[in-house]
Amino acid sequence: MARAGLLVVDVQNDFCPGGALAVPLGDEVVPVLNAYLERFDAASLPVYASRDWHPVGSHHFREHGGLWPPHCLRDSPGAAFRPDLALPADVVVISSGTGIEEEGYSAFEGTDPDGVPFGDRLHRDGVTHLYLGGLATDYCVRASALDARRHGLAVTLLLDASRGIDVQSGDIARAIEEMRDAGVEIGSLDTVHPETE
Ligand code: VGL
Repeated sequence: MARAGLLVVDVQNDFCPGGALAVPLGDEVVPVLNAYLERFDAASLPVYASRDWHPVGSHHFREHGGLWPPHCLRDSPGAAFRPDLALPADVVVISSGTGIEEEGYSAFEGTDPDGVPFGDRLHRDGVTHLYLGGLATDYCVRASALDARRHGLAVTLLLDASRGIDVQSGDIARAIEEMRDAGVEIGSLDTVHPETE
């Protein structure tokens, strides 16, 4: 029998309007994710929340050869989860991009608070079907979904709970195609009822 788990990807202040690397309309994912969180919580299914957790001087930042303005510096207000995101008390936080050279796009590059890699943690928790949504569709959501497939999990992208950056117009659409090609299903509040798995 499949066991579902929910991954909320990088719903941090810096990725929302007003933040250092704001995803257009990024805050719109919050109420939708809250509805999914309620469903997973009601079904006593595990919830994970990934976060970018970068050190000062990260090579992921423009000034050190990377692509992006500094964002999600660990322990800074910009790295905090959005305050209106209703994470359950027993949420498992997955931190990635913690090493100076790590981009950390995928939650599977991250670890839980005990340092357990995310993939191992899912295995230990018995999760075989990962639902995910958040920010940004064409970066961390995409990378996490593809890695989840590589780990042999069934994967459902919560498209209504995800927003992307589209650095190049079409990036979001291409990311969705790539995920679909890798066997990722697309779900929405209308179709996802994890309690019935
Ligand atoms: C992300 C761009 C840079 C993301 C992280 O969370 O999708 N995007 N760093």
